[in-house]
Amino acid sequence: MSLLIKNGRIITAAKDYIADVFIDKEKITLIDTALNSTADRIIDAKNKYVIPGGVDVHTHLDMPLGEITSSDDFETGTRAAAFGGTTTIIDYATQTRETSMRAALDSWFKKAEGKAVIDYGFHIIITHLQSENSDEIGEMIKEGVTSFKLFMAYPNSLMVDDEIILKVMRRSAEFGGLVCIHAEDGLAIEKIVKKTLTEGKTIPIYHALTRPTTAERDAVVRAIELSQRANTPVYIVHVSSNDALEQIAIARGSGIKVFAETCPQYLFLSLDDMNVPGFDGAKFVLTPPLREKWNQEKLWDGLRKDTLQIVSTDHCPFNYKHQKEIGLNDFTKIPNGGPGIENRIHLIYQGGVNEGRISLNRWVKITSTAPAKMFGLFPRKGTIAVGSDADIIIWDPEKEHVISAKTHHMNVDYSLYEGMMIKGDADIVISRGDVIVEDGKFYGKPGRGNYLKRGTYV
Ligand code: DUC
Ligand code: ZN
Ligand code: ZN
Repeated sequence: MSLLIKNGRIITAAKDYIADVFIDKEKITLIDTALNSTADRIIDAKNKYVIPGGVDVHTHLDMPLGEITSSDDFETGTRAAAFGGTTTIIDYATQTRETSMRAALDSWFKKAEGKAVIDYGFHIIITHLQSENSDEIGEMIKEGVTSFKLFMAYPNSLMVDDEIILKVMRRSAEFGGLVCIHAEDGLAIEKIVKKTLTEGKTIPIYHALTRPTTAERDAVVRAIELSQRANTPVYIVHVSSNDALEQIAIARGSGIKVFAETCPQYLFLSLDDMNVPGFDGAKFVLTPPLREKWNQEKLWDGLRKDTLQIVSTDHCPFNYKHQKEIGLNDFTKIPNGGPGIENRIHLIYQGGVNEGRISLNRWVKITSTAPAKMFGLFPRKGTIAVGSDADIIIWDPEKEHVISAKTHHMNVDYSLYEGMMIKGDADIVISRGDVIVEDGKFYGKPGRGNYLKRGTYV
């Protein structure tokens, strides 16, 4: 199967030009003006943008949490991602306290197999090391799992101490791996939570009020210090506040290799969204929590100045009915996380490009190119170039739609962005040469997504 995309405006992280793109099977094989090659299908992309498929490096599909599981599996979640123009994800395989990294990885391979409709890779969430001289990290890196997440929050479940963080950083550095940190001071938060519960405060907004920005800031500082001791870069996931951002900016300003992502929820939503009657605030129980609104503009500024390099989703959906409701009488029991895998590219286009905060090139860079580079997928993913996988969005900058749970494709019963109008939409989404979404219809097959053995970070 060959495809010829004619007359489109090709936008990459660095370039913006009109040309034709020829795709042979799964790869881009030619880019030039006025290509006359014959192809099985010709797509006219006049007045449209031709951009690389999105790369979302932070998702939690089919993720167990106590008795429940995040509501999108690899089929529904990756299909929703495709509708939103994302053609690659990196999902977090979670090691339990009882099992090895190998077991976590094998379990996530099974979850994805036969289901994923776009390409996928994995990070591992490490909760413990099997033994002092464990070679598990080296083994994972050989399998193409080249990044690891460690939690500084959630004592008694996911949290690891500084000794483990240091060990993982050192071991991973030997192989060129990248350590990703959930930076919140779990012990400080635990004390505030206990006090808040004894005062009888149980409604959803207390989830946010018990996790102050100072807890995020202090953990960021500690994570950076540990990475300096281990002499390795560090990647801070889901940065939510200006307090944390400032510390990253200071460190980067002094030449330290600290990288960071934020997520649309911290750019568009705030504590005000939780301040609603009844239990509805539970929809917005995310960790780190939503912050005071003024933080949003600081985070956009961080994206502009490259203090933040990437926008991922932290897609971790739980239905309001029966799942979020587990915490009806106690905010600590509300499952943490929200949906977003389908909305990322649209939201960053609307808030970033349409509202004049970032350029088209920067939009492509932070949603596709930078994540592909950071996590060892570039130039196979994250750009439009000869030799790259033909993962392409044909984007109509004029097409409008309103985000709603009634029309989204994520398997979850609410939207964080209900009613938000977006100008700009994907007409066609191509994954390794296959048109998988066109005019709002899905053409991909479950299982067509390939596992991506990743390289180390660039
Ligand atoms: N951290 C995540 O990355 N996702 C969901 C909840 C959390 O604490
Ligand atoms: Zn986290
Ligand atoms: Zn996450």
